[in-house]
Amino acid sequence: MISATLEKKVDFNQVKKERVAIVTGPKAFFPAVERIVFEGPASDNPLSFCYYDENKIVNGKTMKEHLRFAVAYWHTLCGDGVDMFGGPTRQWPWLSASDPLQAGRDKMDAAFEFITKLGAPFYCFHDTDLVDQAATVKESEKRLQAMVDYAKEKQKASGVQLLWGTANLFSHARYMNGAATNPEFSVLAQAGAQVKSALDATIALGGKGYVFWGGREGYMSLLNTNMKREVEHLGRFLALARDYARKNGFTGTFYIEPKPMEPTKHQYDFDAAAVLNFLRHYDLLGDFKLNIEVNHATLAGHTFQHELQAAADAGALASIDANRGDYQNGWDTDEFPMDIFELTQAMLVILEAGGLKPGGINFDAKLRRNSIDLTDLFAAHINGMDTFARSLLAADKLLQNSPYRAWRKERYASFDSGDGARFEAGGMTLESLRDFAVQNGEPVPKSGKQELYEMLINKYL
Ligand code: XLS
Ligand code: NI
Ligand code: NI
Repeated sequence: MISATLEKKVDFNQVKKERVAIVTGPKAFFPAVERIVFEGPASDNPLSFCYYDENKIVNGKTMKEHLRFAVAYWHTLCGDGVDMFGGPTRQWPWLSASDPLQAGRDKMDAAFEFITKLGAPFYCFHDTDLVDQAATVKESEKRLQAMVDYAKEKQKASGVQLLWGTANLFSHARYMNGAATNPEFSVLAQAGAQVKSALDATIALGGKGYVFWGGREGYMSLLNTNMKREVEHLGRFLALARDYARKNGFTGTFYIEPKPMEPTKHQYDFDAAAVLNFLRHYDLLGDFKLNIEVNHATLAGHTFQHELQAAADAGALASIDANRGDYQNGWDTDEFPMDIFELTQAMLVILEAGGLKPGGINFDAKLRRNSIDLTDLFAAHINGMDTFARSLLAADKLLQNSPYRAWRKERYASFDSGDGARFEAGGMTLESLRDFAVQNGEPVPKSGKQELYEMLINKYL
């Protein structure tokens, strides 16, 4: 059904100039797909946006500025459908070259063609997504540098920018006992070399941020683990990375991406609260903020909104990895986002926190193993972007036009004046609380009215 509508003609004169320019390599990998444009909710063209209208102004900012969408290189370009029980199900045409640098260039041609046809302003990568690592540190550095030069041209030609870079410190066998928290110093040093090179790449490409996700930074068994020492090593390692990057002109933000487990049984960056505590303890909170991922929040037993709020309240909410877990499965299924009710609640937190910046919304999400068509890649991202756009519109209306804010404010009104206000300002003692309780007697019960709030959200979707 999708391919039938691929032919549908779109009036490209209507496309606004601000859009990223389509950049194709020597040969097009998605020849059947043109630029994806906004056609409105009535459109039945699956290769169009129903809600994401990048130049639409929502409370003073364009949708593009609010949402800052990024394509994740690892899932979108490298994902071949492999799972724990079976090999690849997809043979994307850009993944066939045997020479690593040719393979890297093909992948990057496909990446920029895809990103620019989709109209996403940003992308994100791990060092190893751009090009396979070589046998030595020096050779790996050279390869990455070559890809950075190629990416520079592509970024310039398209206007697409790097949201964040990172180093893959979890796939190589050497990291089986961890990277920065490895009990063996020589492995930690290898991780240092890799982070240095990934930072060089991020800086050279003008990356707005740099992410640390510690997939193997944790333990499988406490019996063989000195937790205190490992966490101290992590604190020291991150400070070294920060110092190196700052010395070399990096003005962006560092992010920690919390996740409680998987692949490690227990990960040190468990959730936002644990990471904030760690950052404060190692005096890193000035340079580091949080990159909150939906499915990691739910794995930690929280809602996505909870993690966003925890980060926002510490002034550390900067970026998100957008995806979604499965209610029936207990692992990181990384599905594309599609739940408007949940995302509207998340957008309420994001908007009230002042938005995502310098980060954005990175689609750390993958096609299902049995989705094997090129157009599935477009459908996944288009629907993800539309879901966010719709949630942004709903959340903005809730904040501007509904009683949502007033209700919540009213709930705390007893702290706005009198002894409540005095308590907040630090002007009460435990004895004066007691005297107040004696004078005022048993408090009148007040309803939390959760159902009314839920009804309100539904009305605005
Ligand atoms: C894995 C993480 C990973 C990070 C980047 O669960 O989400 O993809 O985002 O290393
Ligand atoms: Ni994840
Ligand atoms: Ni992620």
